Amino acid sequence: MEPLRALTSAMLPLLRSLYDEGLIDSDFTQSFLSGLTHYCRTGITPHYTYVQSRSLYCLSRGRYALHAKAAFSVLYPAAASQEPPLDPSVNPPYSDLFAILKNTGYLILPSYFCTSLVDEIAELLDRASHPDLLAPPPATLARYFLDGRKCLKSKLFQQIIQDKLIFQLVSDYLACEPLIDLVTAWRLMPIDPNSVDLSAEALQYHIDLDRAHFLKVFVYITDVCEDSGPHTFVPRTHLANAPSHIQDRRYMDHEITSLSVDTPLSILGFRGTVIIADTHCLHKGTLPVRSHRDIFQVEFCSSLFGAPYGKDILGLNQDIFRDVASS
Ligand SMILES: O=C(O)CCC(=O)C(=O)O
Ligand SMILES: [Fe+2]
Repeated sequence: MEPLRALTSAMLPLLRSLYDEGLIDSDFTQSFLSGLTHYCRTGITPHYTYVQSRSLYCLSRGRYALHAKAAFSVLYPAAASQEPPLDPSVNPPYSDLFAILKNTGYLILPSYFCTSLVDEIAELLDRASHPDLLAPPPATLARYFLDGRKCLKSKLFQQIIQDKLIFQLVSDYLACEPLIDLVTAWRLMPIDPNSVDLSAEALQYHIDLDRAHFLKVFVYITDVCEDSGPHTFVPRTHLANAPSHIQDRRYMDHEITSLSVDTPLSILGFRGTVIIADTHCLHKGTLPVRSHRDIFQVEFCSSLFGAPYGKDILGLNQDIFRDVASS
């Protein structure tokens, strides 16, 4: 099916029901549909349409992601695997792992990658703090990033994209052939909490709304304990649910305890631990108290509709403009 037709017919019932509930007006609907048309013609999401897509997720209490998933799974069905299926006797079985991911929004694979793969990234980050640091960190900057080209060339990234279990989980979760739109690594520094912009550094609870449907694969590059900046999340908050925890903003810790949601979980683990995450779940990093925390991240998505990054990762498996090419 043609992308514009598939996207429009997936989104119209959602737009209609939000209109009927009085949550959006006809200008919103028209403007969003014309943004979709622009995207399908050019591969560029107008900024205003991107902002609307973030509101649609919140206004629809997550249903927006399900409608997008339905459209993209028809447009870009996962390619039939050439490989033999994953060994069904692995323990825990694949179906259990997938069920945990689907139901809680997160799956943790402890010490999954060997230390030599992750230590390469730690060394690159050590060096990045000296001459080739992208921007020297003033004391108020809690984190600094590794140059994206170094991430792409790393053995860890090559290993992640060849990993059968990860690939299967990502394509089953997205229910389509995944794109990679972000490959990054950063170091979180133990600096004075009073001087940090906690919101800007993703150190306050939030949900990620850059894409309609996506999955992040994090790898801990350093051993992470309670005081070295664990990634923290609230299980099951990715599911269409009560409106109170689906807002496009930062949340203070005490607000989370007052919402009727699961208890937040801090993920502790040795370096090499993999976290597969639907960060539509409420989540945040925590500021390390003693030693720095390094983390690697690959983001998989069903389409680049949304935030304006991801088009420069050409040359991977990407047919970035597939939405355009086939329209
Ligand atoms: O640093 C962290 O653990 C959180 C990062 C985050 O919010 C994200 O990658 O979406
Ligand atoms: Fe985030």
